[in-house]
Amino acid sequence: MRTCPLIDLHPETADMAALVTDGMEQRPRQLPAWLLYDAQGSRLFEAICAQPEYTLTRVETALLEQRAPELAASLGKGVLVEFGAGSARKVAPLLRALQPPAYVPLDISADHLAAACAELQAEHPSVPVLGICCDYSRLQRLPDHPLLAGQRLLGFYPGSSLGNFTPAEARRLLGQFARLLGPGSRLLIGIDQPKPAARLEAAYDDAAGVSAAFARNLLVRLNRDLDGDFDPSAFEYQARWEAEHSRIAMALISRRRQRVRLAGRSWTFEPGEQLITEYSLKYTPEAFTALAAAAGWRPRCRWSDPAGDLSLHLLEQ
Ligand code: AVJ
Repeated sequence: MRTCPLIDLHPETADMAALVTDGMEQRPRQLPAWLLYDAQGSRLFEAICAQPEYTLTRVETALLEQRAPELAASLGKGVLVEFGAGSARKVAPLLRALQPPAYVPLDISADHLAAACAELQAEHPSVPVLGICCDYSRLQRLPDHPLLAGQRLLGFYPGSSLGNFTPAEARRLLGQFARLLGPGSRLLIGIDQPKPAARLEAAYDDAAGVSAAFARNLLVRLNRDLDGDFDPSAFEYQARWEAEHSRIAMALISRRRQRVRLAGRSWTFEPGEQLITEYSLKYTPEAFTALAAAAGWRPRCRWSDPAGDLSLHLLEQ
């Protein structure tokens, strides 16, 4: 398979250590969600997307396929930049309908991104693909590259990944996207809506245990990359709907009192003490539109699946 250019801006280990130390000192303890996506984490996340309880990916993919011509018409011409592209499986109908001058997937997982780029480039030979490995939540501007020079930019942020951020962080991130994409840009974003607690808790704690394995893999990755000694089996996985925050909180709960070494330091977990692995916030279309407006994005069009599970928003600035 043909290889594609890939720009590597992955955070340094020292950077990661500082972020993890910060997170371990918060109460409750909480780590940045992008740490979940090492090579194994990215594979596990794809397995989550195929679980019967986790319908988000299938519903959104169907909506994108069905609406691709309208979406392309509303986006107009420009280089398509995807934030957190993962395996980049959702973009295919857009690439066919839009035929952009280039497609630029951003993702934290370098090997996963390289494989996705190669596959996509083979399937869409007429669209040059340029991968950028980075923590997109801290990317202030795109690197200089001939494929990007003088181009209008279109953002694509599917999967309700914005849900990993608190409302304040989400607003800041949307503002950062606005600056990064620049005047005249548009942003197509997929947002999961609130649903009954039982359905959401099952989606984030599937019967096959893939969601639990995904969360525990965070400890395995920290052990490897930051010289830790977590015992993943000493933590229980939990996903609970917190209606007052309109979010699922995913956490690893310490089964007993234990000391853990990590990044050259040592931490105590009390019995029942939690480490939040990620939040997944859910927004009604109205609540999301208000959040986007606060970050400088005007609504242009909006689509929903027939059951009203999620919404796709096309924003402009
Ligand atoms: C990638 C953040 C959109 O919140 O639905 C799914 C992550 N974690 N199951 C989500 C996730 C466990 C997912 N996002």
